[in-house]
Amino acid sequence: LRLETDLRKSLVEKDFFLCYQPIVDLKSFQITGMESLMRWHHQERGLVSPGEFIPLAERTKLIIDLGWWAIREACQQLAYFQKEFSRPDLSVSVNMSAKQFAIHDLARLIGDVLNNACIRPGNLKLEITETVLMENAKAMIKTLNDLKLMNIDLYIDDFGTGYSSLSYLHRFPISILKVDRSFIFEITKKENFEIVRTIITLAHNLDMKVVAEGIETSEQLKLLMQLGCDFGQGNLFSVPVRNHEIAKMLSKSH
Ligand code: G
Ligand code: G
Ligand code: NA
Ligand code: MN
Repeated sequence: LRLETDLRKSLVEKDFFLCYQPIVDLKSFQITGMESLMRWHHQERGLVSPGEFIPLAERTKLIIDLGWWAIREACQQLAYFQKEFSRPDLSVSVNMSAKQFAIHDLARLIGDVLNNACIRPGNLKLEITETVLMENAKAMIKTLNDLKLMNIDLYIDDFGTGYSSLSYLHRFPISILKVDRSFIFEITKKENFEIVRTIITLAHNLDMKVVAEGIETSEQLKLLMQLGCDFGQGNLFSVPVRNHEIAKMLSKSH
């Protein structure tokens, strides 16, 4: 397969880069963190979207190498931002595939990356979808406990679109539920508003916080603030951007 060969080659030639989307505190309107989103600059085809190449990488185990590259890159970038803008509290979240959680000694290896980059464990967040967590919970329990001992947090991505066993949720080191953007898109509809309200109440009762994803309008933002949503992310604040663009935003709020 052509694209697969190209993917392998691109890993060596470093044709990947990370974009970052700010995560904003809805009380102070400060940027508290950023989600890293991978991009592939294919030498002939131009930008290939992660929706296309991540599933391919996942099928071929390339996701392991690509995943390590992303974690290292995100941590190095975060270390630079923390220092440059005197923001030791700033965090970065990295999307994780199921296969990465099967890596033997994942927590210790991530600990090595954090040490090398001089990042405190609490400032790296691993994003995992609800479905991956629930389908693999038993197999992942050791890794999840190791991560917990190391103080590395999980964010649950696309929350509300999978099936969650609520009794499982509180057993893992989950600090944040990210409400899927499909609920935010139509939050002006009563039904979605009530679903989001329920998710926020659930999270707060379990000592977790909530990020609303995909905020595009000030109307959506207003409703989310009314519900006491903790953090927001979406095109209203900023689309995912290159590192120098997010640096500009960080320098303004500083
Ligand atoms: O940035 P965009 O909305 O196009 O991303 C599409 C999908 O690709 C999202 O579901 C996102 O979680 C996934 N994705 C982006 N970057 C990464 C990454 O570094 N690792 C993994 N596993 N998935 C990613
Ligand atoms: O699956 P995950 O939540 O990781 O995917 C994040 C994706 O959501 C990224 O591809 C990003 O480009 C996209 N995204 C971020 N903010 C918005 C938004 O406000 N509207 C829409 N439609 N997509 C968004
Ligand atoms: Na994500
Ligand atoms: Mn998401």
